[in-house]
Amino acid sequence: SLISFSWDEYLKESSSVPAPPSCFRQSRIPPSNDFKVGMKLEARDPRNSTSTCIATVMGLMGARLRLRLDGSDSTNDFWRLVDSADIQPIGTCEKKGDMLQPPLGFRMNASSWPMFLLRTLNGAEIAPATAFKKEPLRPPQNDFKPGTKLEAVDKKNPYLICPATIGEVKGEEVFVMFDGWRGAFDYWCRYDSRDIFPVGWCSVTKHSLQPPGNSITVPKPGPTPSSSSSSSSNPKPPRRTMPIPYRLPTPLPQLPVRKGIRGRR
Ligand code: MLZ
Repeated sequence: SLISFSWDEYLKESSSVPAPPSCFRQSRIPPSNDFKVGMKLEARDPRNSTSTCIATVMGLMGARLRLRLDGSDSTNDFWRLVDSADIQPIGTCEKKGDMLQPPLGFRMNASSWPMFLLRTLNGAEIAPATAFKKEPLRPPQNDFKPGTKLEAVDKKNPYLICPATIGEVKGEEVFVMFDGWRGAFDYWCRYDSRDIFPVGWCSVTKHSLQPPGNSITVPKPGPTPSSSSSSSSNPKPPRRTMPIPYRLPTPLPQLPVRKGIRGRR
């Protein structure tokens, strides 16, 4: 597009402030990415967190790696930071006396796993131990404040990091609201999630940052009689602000109120 997204201007126009970097479980100086496409490493299987598998680096963006578990298919790729505790050098598992596991959904017969393992590691480029960075400590407590800005992984499109706002803070959790997407991608996560970053993270790590969406927030109709105080522990909070720049048409069009309106995907 012609104009690129600028946090400076956006914060001014929305008269908002970034969440302080000390709130996040991220290094103050982001780690360098010393991996290369094709390198192999050990990774926790995201779909079966008790097993350690062999993974291949399929891509790099900023301080993140796109990983694919060997023996799995391309539809289950996932992203990890170079300082994630979910990844480690090849050999770490064996040193601990554990065994490398086939990924959930191993595409071959289970009996062919030992031979598959031998073949996948034979002549492979092994990621050097120096490329793995120590995971930062978690901040002692949840210091996020509602309304503050951040950069967050879009869990439905995990290659994307997008401008977002803290919508609510509850115990050890925060509600991440993606600016300009009508709530379609919002989620709750722990305050020490590795998927949320201080404003400026993408810029300093040279990761792309998606600009905010341009969906307007439809004002909610009055409360319905049956939906008073539901028992759900994590209800979605009301939308607060409008993404900018956006001018509302006058008069406001009458929009149909439907359930399950989703953002553009
Ligand atoms: N499918 C959409 C991506 C939406 C990303 C939203 N992130 C909060 C698109 O193609 O633009």
